[in-house]
Amino acid sequence: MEPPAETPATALGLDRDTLIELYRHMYASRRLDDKEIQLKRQNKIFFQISGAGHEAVLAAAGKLMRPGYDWFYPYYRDRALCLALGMSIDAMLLQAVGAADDPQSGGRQMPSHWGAIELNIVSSSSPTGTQFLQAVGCAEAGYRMARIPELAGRLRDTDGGFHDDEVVLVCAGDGTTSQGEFWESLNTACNLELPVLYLIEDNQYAISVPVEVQTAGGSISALVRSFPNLHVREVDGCDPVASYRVLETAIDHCRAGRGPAFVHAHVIRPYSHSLSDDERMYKPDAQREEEAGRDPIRTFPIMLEREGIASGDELEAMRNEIDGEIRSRAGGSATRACDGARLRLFTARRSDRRVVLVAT
Ligand SMILES: Cc1ncc(C[n+]2csc(CCOP(=O)(O)OP(=O)(O)O)c2C)c(N)n1
Repeated sequence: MEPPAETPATALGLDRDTLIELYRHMYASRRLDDKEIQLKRQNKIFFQISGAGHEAVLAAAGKLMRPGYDWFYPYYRDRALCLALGMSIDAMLLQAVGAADDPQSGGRQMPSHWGAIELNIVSSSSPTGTQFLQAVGCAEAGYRMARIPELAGRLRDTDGGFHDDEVVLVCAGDGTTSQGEFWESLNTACNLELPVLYLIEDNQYAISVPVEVQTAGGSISALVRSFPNLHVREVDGCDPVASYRVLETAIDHCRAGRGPAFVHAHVIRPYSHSLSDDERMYKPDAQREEEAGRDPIRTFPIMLEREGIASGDELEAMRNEIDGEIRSRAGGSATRACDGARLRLFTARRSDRRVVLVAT
C-alpha cells in the first residue's frame, strides 16, 4: 500500500476526554461485532457484516459531527459512527436479530442497515452506492430551500428542518466508487458547491476484488483531485487522531459553505467481507499479517498508555464495563426478541405461505 499522504499525529494533540471517548466507541463497536458473530454461530441471527478495522476513522467522524442536525448516509461498516452519534447497543442488537421492536426498521431491514430518525441517520438501501445520490439530494434540498424565501423562512432552524450550516456525510467502501451513482453525485455536489462530506473507507477489497483491479490506478483520491471546489485529503483511517484532524478540516470546509470534501481513509478489514465470506481464499497471508499490525483496537490503547493518557488498569476497567453491558444487552431484550421472532415465523409458516417468503 502507498503510505497515506497525511502523517499520523501523536495522541497529545487532543484532550483526554476526546481520546478516551474515541477508544470507547471503537472498542464497543468491535465487541458488538464479536457478540453478533457469536449470535450468528448460535443461529440467533441470520447474517453478520462487521465494521472491524474501520472503527478509528468512524469514531472520529461521529465525534465531530452533529447528530440530529447534520445528515448521515452510512453504509454497513459504519457501526462505530452510529455508536458515536448516539445509537444504542440495544438498537443494534434488535436490528441484528430482526426484532419487531427494532427501532431502526421494525425488523424489516437487514442487519447493519443503520437508521435513526432522531439522529438524522437515513435508513440504508442495500444496493451499494445508492446512498450517494440520496445524500446529494438531501444537500441539494437545503440549497434550494435557502433560495426560496417562503420555504427558507418556514423550515430553517426548526426541529427536523434545514440549518444554514448543516453538513451531509456519505460513506462507502472503495469498490462502491466504481458505480455510476458516485460520479453523478460528485458532479452535482461540486457543481453546486454542496456541503457533502464523502468518506471513502478503503480496505483494499470489494469482497474478493482488490482495489487495483477495481479502481483505475488503484487510488480513488488520485482520480477525484481535478474536481472543482472539492477539498481532497488522504489519511490513515486506523489512526483515530490523524483521522480526527483531517475530518475536522474537511467538516469545517463544508460547514463554511466552501463546497464538498472528500476524505480517503485507508483502513483494514480483518474479519472477511461478511460471515458468508472467507478471505483466506484470496487475501495473501502476508497482507493479513500486515493488517493485524495496524489494527486500531490493538494499537490505540498502546498509544494511549504510552502517551500517559490512561493507565493499563483504567483502560481494562473501561473494556470490562463495555463487555458487561454488551453481554447483558445481548442476553436480555435482543435474545427475547429473537425467540419472539422465531415464534412469529413459526406461526406465519403455518398460516400464510407468502409471509414465510418475506420473513426468511
Ligand atoms: C448494486 C450492488 N451490487 C453488488 C452488491 C453486492 N455487494 C455488497 S457489498 C459489495 C462490495 C462493496 O465493496 P466496497 O465498496 O469496497 O466496500 P467494503 O465492503 O469493502 O467495505 C458488493 C459487491 C450490492 N449490494 N449492490
